[in-house]
Amino acid sequence: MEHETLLLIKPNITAQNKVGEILAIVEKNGFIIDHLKMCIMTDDTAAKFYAEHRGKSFYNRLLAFMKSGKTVAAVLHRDDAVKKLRELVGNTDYKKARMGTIRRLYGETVTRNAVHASDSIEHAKKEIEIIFPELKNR
Ligand code: 3AN
Repeated sequence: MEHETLLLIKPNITAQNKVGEILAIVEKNGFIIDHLKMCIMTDDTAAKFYAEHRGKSFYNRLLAFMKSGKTVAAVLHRDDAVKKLRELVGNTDYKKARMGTIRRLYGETVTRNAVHASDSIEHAKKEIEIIFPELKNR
């Protein structure tokens, strides 16, 4: 079944001018880009987005990194989008990610791991509404 998911291209990639490379990989893998925006995450947005990680050892590092530069957010769809994008993105730790996955190719550390992909349909909906509040109540 077709549904939506959210991709974030993180600040280490935007700083390297590689946004186009990541979007090309995603499009070549059958995803349709429905909404696209570039932003610098505010304290409020980053705290909402990563609320489940509050209190963890890496939380402050993660928030500082996500606010450190530009992020590109894309709402994507295709069949089985959440699962297929997670497969394409690879393990959180780029060193453990399968060859050919985006994190294996572009990750620098566990925190600076190039991209975010929603991990469930329910989380995708929540995350899309945090980054694209204008898409609420569609
Ligand atoms: P994923 O993005 O693979 O679903 P989550 O949701 O567990 O991973 O973590 C959210 C983000 O927090 C990761 N993408 C990564 O940037 C960062 N992160 C997760 N675990 C660690 C860790 N052990 N050390 C540093 N950063 C981490």
